[in-house]
Amino acid sequence: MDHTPRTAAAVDAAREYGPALLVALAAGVGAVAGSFAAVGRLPAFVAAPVARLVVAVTPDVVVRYSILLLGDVGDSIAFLLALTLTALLFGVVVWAVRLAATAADGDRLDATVAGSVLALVAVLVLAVGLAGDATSAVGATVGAAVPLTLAALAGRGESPDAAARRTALGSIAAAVGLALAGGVIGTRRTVSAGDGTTTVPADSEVGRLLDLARERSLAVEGIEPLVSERFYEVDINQVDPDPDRDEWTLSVTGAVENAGEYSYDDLTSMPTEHRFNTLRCVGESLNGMKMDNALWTGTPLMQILEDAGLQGDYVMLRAADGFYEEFSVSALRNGFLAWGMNGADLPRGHGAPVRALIPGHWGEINVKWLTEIEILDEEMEGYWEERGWHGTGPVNTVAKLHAVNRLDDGRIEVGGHAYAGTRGIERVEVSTDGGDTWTDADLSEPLPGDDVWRQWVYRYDSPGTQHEVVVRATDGTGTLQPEDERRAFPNGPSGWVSRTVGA
Ligand SMILES: Nc1nc2c(c(=O)[nH]1)N[C@H]1C(S)=C(S)[C@@H](COP(=O)(O)O)O[C@H]1N2
Ligand SMILES: [Mo]
Repeated sequence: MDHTPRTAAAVDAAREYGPALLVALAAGVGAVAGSFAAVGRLPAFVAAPVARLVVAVTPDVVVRYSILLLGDVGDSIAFLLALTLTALLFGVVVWAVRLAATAADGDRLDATVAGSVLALVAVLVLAVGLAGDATSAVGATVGAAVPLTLAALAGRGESPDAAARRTALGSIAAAVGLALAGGVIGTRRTVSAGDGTTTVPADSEVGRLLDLARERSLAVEGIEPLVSERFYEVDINQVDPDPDRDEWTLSVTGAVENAGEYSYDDLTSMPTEHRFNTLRCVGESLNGMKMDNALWTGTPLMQILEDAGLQGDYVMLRAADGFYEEFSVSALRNGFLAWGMNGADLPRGHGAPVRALIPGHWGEINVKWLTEIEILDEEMEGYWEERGWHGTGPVNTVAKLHAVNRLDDGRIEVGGHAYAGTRGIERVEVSTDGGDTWTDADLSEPLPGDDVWRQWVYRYDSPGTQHEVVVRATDGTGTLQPEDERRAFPNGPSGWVSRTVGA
């Protein structure tokens, strides 16, 4: 091959710096993988602070369209970006330290080994600085040491060209291997502070209510039962907080006569209740999957508010992840502090140790990992309101269509869930001719509670041709679900769900 002087120089440069760069990048990947293997997806993971930064610096419109167009995929992209940036950060540090060491010392092999040792010290320091956790930092250092050790071995003997090639290939293989192994080990390792002892009383009331939900669930293939088997998760975190419940406190502050502080034990020794409560995210699509119901165990907020003596009309709930939402005190009065879910401790992803449940309102004010209830004299904007959303109010009425089944007798069965917050669902109607004529669907028997969804089902003979099924709900005040279609931003989705069904 004929090289111009410039490409020849580039090839020389790649030969000289390429292997060292690959080693450094592999060490960066190793550091991230090692930390993940050591602590899992917890705040001590070295990529956690980087992920927070990624979320903080992403412009609001990008977040908005990511929510509207990408949904959960947007979250995965953000997390992947954080992992990549963290690996690059460690990689650059390793590369710079090794380069400085070789520049300072002419003896290549010794200098490289010394540089690698210094680089590992730098990895350790950086990891401690990022995550402040010894186990995580040691994991990162061990992970970074693997490619550096391989490089030291590959650099021995033979011709420089063969050593360079071995170093390059070894680094790529090490990076891939470490990423896979770290991913698998870390995913299994993720143990949060709350795992282990259960606080939810194993009283018969929980069992009775869960049985009731099972009995009242309609037998329709393809829709969630009345207590969701997979409850959606939405929050601003790539790595959820993990407060230790023995150290956790809830403070009541602001415009109150008596500021107060409650420990987890204080809360769980107050009168305990089990409540069905449905949540729906304001950012979901009209017929989306971010609406679910659970049986929650906790304590009503009323007692705590009475003890505090409220002197303001608004409230800001604040959380361990820096999330905050504001709404009117009147909504808070029916609120609930939950530490249990479906008979078990509240899972970390749903806000352990304690979350707020505010009946009838969009999901966003149901603050997870709750730490503070601040009473305010005047209105302020919450996290999402500062970003243009209006998600603190009551939910829109919706009837969703998630199942279209062919029955053995040839009929078609359509079904889904309907929800209108505390207004309740009075009626669901179905049209199989694109909205010209309507028939009442069957509804599941209501579950006890002020804020619970219902299921609906409708079975009909196929018209024999392709047709449009439309569904709409009427809430407990007799108001029909509005027909005009609006996307989720800023007030939550609205419109009637429709679906084309074949003959
Ligand atoms: N601390 C905290 N609480 C939060 C959020 C959050 O990002 N941080 N997200 C809110 C939003 S937008 C919704 S829809 C609900 C979802 O609750 P879930 O994840 O238990 O389904 O939690 C709310 N509570
Ligand atoms: Mo939400």
